[in-house]
Amino acid sequence: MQRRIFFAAATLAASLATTAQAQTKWDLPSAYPAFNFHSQNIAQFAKEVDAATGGALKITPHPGASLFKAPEIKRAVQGGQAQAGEFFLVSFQNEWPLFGADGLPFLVSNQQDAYKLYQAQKPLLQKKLDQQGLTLLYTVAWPAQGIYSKKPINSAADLKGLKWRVYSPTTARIGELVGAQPATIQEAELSQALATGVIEGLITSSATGADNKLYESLKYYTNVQAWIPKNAIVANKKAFAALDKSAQEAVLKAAASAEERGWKKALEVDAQSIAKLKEGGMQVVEPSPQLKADLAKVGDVVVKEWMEKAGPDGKTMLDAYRSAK
Ligand code: PCA
Repeated sequence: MQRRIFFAAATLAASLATTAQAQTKWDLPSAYPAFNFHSQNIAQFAKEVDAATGGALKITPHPGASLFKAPEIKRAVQGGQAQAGEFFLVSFQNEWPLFGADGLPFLVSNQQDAYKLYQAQKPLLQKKLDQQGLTLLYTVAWPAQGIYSKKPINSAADLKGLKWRVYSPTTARIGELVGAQPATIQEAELSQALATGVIEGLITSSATGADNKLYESLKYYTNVQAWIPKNAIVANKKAFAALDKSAQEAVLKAAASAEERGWKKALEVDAQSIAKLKEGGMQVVEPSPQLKADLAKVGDVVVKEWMEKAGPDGKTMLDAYRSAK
């Protein structure tokens, strides 16, 4: 009898312990559709954390800008309205130039280099985010960025006057330099902006083109591979610090797997998305030598201006990147 009481008490204590821990719930807002590979990767990350902590930390993803719009997510996590979130680094370049490092034109030409650039950026990025009350969990690259348009783009002159959708200070600056009309539009509003003629062209990935069926309104995808930007998944620093040691370790371990899985997936998704664009009737073309030369010139101006703003941090990062190449 006594043994039974002892076991009953032990079971009760154990279940109380899990109930107490089970109260840790995190919201993780993100801005891209639930079926996008970044969002799926986040869902898998949340599942792994759940399993590794025995349900003690429940992360609820909120994809598709359903909880906060893209530009609001970072601030929401900083302020603790969400305990974690995903944001597009380059769109925050005005806050700190190095957020825009992976949006610099033609600095990297493939994902391997983009990963090296990330490694060079990472210590500075972690430090900056930490100062902002954020803990970097992981990053995942998008596929390389190319130009979508109604008409063929054979030179920078073909971009003149175009209503040009932008998502970062650099894409806006490029628009200005080629004489286009830049308009900031979030991915969630892309289809509508195209349908209503607010924009006529943009630079983004094969993935975002396929996700939004851009072939329904645009005809050309010019594969310029201008840069390889990243999403960052961050936690509120205090929320992370409040987890017990084993939950922190579980989060970091799941984050490391998510990073590895996500970067690999970006390459697969690029190939699949290009196939989808073609199936949808889009002309997927390589840039002409003239367009390449024109964009290289624009790129030089943008990189030079960025370096002036980025100062010693920018130089530290670029030196580290170049010596790793
Ligand atoms: N798609 C997102 C960010 C980069 C990308 O490839 C967008 O266009 O908003």
